[in-house]
Amino acid sequence: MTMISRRTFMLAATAAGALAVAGVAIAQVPKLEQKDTYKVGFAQTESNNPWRIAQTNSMKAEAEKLGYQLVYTDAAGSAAKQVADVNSMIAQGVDVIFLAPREEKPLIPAVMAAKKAGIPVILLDRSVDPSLAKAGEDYLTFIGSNFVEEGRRIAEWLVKNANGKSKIIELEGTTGSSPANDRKKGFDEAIQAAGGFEIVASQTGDFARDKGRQVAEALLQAHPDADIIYAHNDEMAMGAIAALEAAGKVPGKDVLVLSIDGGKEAVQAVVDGKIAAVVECNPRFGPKAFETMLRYAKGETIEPMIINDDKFYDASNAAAELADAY
Ligand code: GYE
Repeated sequence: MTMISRRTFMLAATAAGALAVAGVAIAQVPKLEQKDTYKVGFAQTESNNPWRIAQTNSMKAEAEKLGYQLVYTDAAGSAAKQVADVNSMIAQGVDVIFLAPREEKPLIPAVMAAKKAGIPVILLDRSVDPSLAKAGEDYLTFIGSNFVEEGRRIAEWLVKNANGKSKIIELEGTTGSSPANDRKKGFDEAIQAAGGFEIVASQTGDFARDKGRQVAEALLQAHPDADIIYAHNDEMAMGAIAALEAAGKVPGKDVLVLSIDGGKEAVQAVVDGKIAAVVECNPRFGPKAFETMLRYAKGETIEPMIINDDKFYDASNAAAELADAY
């Protein structure tokens, strides 16, 4: 640690105080005025799966219900475009930005640019690197699922229901995204703690169906004795099922497939016996997102994380729950 004299410290502290008096935000999220209506930005990361579409629909429906203007952008899977999208929202003078950051690090400049422009940011569903930006300082809060917990829940189900199967292929989500990092962490730690399993390969399928299918195909060739596939989302799980069937294997019998997201297609696959278990990742963000924004405008202190509830589906409840899956 650098040594600084007490005098230097006092001078720095006084300068910071003077800046604060002058109204320059130092380590604080910009305030949000109370108004009758708002112009709100929602920077979506991509729209290539039912989860994203359900989330977008939920945000649009809530904005419409409240009569707010929604500036919606779709980064089409590019972090660079998403940064540009946020910059364009800043230029359009939105009151608030809801941001679903594609990856943890590349979206930091967008968070900081909004802060500098005096616009509060609420992170939706994915987070940013906590060592580079902080809730309550650089952005208001993170609303979403506990991804470590999602990974842990699916691992715990597996430990109880593996029936002698033990060799795992893991299909990871988008490299550098918080759900991929945390779903891996929660699952791998619980599997290692249980003992008796081996993760024979772990590779990204970018949360996408066709990439998931291709990666599963290659990994099944390299590890023909694998008997469990854990996919970080439904899209890759459906891709893996296609790869298994193309290889002449029976999903649910020869290989257990585990997933996260819990969209209708995946819950139907549980009913059909092709997916063994799936943790829901709740995409219904609209009501909570706008309620949080309005609580902030009222002057309430907002907690740094607001965690969604996720259901769990396996053969015991999938048929009964199917109608309510998104
Ligand atoms: O699981 C996946 C989507 O960030 C929680 O991103 C979200 C994940 C979700 O594309 O399907």
